[in-house]
Amino acid sequence: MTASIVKMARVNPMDYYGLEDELPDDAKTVRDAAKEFVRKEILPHIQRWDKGDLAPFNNHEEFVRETARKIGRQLGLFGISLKNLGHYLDDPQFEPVSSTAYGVAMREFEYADSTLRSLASVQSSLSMFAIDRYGSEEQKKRWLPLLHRGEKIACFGLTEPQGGSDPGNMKTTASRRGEAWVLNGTKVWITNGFADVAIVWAKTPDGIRGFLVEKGTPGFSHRSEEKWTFRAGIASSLYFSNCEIPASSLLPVTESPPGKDLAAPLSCLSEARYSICWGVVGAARACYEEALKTAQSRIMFEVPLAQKQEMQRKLVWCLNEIENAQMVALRLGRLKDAGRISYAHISLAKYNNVARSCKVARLAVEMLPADVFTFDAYHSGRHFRNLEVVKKYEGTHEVHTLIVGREITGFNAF
Ligand code: TGC
Repeated sequence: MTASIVKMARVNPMDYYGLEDELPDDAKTVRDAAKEFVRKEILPHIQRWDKGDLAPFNNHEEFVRETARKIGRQLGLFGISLKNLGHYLDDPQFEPVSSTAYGVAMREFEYADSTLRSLASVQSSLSMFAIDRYGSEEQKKRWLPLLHRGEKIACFGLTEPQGGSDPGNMKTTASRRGEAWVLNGTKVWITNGFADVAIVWAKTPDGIRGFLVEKGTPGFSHRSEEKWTFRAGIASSLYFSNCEIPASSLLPVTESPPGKDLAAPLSCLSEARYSICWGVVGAARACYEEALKTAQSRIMFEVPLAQKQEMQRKLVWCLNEIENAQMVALRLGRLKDAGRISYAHISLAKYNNVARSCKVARLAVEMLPADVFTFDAYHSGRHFRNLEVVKKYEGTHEVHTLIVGREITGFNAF
């Protein structure tokens, strides 16, 4: 016997298939806390910050550091899904959350701005993950608690000026000088290059290895880039010129032989790409919600815009894209929590979710009035700008196409 189709009061336009009910309990708790944080601490200010007015902070670094401290204090979110974090926090009460819960937090962060999600995912998914997986006990004890609490900031240096898509063509080197290592090279497009510790990938005589380089080390400098997108965040170039670091800076754990050792930095990228798959759903939701509410209240030709067929076509299209991306994120979370996720799954999800979110943001910009092009009136224009970066970074749309293409055909087209 089949169950009958119920007539509901009205389907929720922000959660059409009721997918929020599918979240595990820890994800609901984390979601609510992240939502509240964003509502109080970020949304009232984000348009101003994006415009470049960072008051009461004197500069971008101060602003990012204070935001990270708040995230640490109020949410304890950094690295929260790392299984062994409690051991390094010396906190028997600490319970790691599921990857789904972490993903949902990234969605709520990116609902506000991609730079907020980027701050969290570079700190947690790239940097803390790298230290947790490839670091020594000493490195973990020293850095994981500080990074978890947002008292210190980390960044992750892989990309180089000759091209981000082919990290195997790395020019940065680390060579031995007695017991020490000496770094030479340049990294670009690094979120929060002012960080207290940079995880830097370099070619050694034994293959590609990661190093922890502390702020202030002689021979290490950074410079921030001016940009017209991701404006509430910092992207930097890192320069290493005969930068001598102690032997203890090396991340000692290796899982692959030389020649196969790109797998270590790529495994960190997989974690960050996972955050993106969730995050962009938040940005798309923000755009759709704004376009929907505006269309319902804005009168054009004597009726609400939402009464026009063309508007409904676009709104339904956005809704469909978002629900689709949300289902993919949910499935991805379940695969990750079950320990059955492959980087190829993440690639298809990034390919899908980012492209759909970009299209939703573009449609929202079309549906909103012309002052969507100002900094102050709407949020969708900012998301539209930000999402183009998300499409390009952490593996371009084209790179993810070819990763999936290789997976299904067995042929490498890079
Ligand atoms: P390939 O032969 O495919 O792989 C070499 C080994 O690595 C394994 N592997 C991965 N493992 C975990 N996660 C992944 N995502 C992995 N991808 C590959 C692979 O299985 C293999 O191991 P084994 O044992 O099977 O041999 O290597 P390839 O040189 O052919 O590279 C392929 C390609 C193009 C997919 C890879 O290079 C790639 O993903 N390129 C894009 C790189 C990228 O996303 N760059 C952006 C970095 S963002 C940044 O640096 C700034 S940090 C972010 C910020 O600050 O905001």
